[in-house]
Amino acid sequence: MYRQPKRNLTTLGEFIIDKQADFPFAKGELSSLLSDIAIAAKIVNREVNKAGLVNILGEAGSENVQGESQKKLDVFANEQFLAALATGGECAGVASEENDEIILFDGASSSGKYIVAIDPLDGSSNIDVNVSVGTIFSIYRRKTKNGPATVDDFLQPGYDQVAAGYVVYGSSTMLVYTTGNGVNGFTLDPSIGEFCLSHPDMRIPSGGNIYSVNQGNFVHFPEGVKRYIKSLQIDDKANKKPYTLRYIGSLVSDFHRNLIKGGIYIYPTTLGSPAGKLRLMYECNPMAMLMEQAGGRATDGYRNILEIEPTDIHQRCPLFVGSTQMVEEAMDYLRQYSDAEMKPQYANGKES
Ligand code: P6P
Repeated sequence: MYRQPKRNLTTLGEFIIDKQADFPFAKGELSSLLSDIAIAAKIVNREVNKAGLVNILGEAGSENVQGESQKKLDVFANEQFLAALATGGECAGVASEENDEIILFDGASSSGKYIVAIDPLDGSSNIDVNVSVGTIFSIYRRKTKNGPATVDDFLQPGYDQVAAGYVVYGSSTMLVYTTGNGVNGFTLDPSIGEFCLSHPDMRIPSGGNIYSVNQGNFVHFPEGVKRYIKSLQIDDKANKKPYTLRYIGSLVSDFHRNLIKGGIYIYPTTLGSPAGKLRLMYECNPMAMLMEQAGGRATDGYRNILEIEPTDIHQRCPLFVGSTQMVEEAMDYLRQYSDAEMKPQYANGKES
């Protein structure tokens, strides 16, 4: 009888298959879809790691739906994830930050059971200065049963996600994901080209003393956010204040650090952006699912992100995400001090 030697290495593929066994009716489609995403992440990682060496930096000349100039690596990353999902056969279509409209796949993939919302390279303005960037993805089961997917398949609230995750292309490259049973992190071992389980069952500390916010926008913040931030900056050693400000302009990196150490990331409404800056479908929802699965909280300052009924694949929403105690304290300040007109306004008329 073969006695399997003990090895302390679990690859992402092995982990996905092991976890699939927890779902007796799973036929492997979601597992296959997650593997497709991992393949694209490895290809993007290879290019991100040498972005400074080849002529892949600089403007691609085009603009994305946000009106932001697209860096060549944005375009490359988007192409890799679309190609991997199109050929994988499990995904019927994609809503991408880099595409104005949903991308529907034809052939066998058009009957795929899932749809994906993705920010293929978040924080890409950091590429030229060698600061970590990331990919954020969100997976839903289609609502329509046959024929091409429709935009309604994408406009589902975050609580309906079946999986969510991110890749952070940092000092090491990690893939962190959840299928609703906890959060697990995998570090890419370039010597074998595999994501290996390195952070099993990730849980965020219930409290923390790191806050991540663009202090440069302070003057435009709602009064409640200003008062909350000021409360973190007082000299109060008994409560470990002043807290530490850590903000590198890359959501995935700030989120990942706070997930491990405890903390809060805030991108609130401002006078200029009444719904904040971040995108609900492929930034806030996946990060909110991950954070709730890791024992933290994610709100728009007033209600859970995952409850928001989307009306547009690119709609924005404010984001307060991190340690539960910190997010709830920030919400208390908003309720107590912020003016009504600074509450996020959503197109479907529902207020928070
Ligand atoms: P600001 C990157 O563009 C991003 O979407 C997030 O990754 C990041 O946290 C935020 O925007 C930075 O925005 O306005 O502070 O530069």
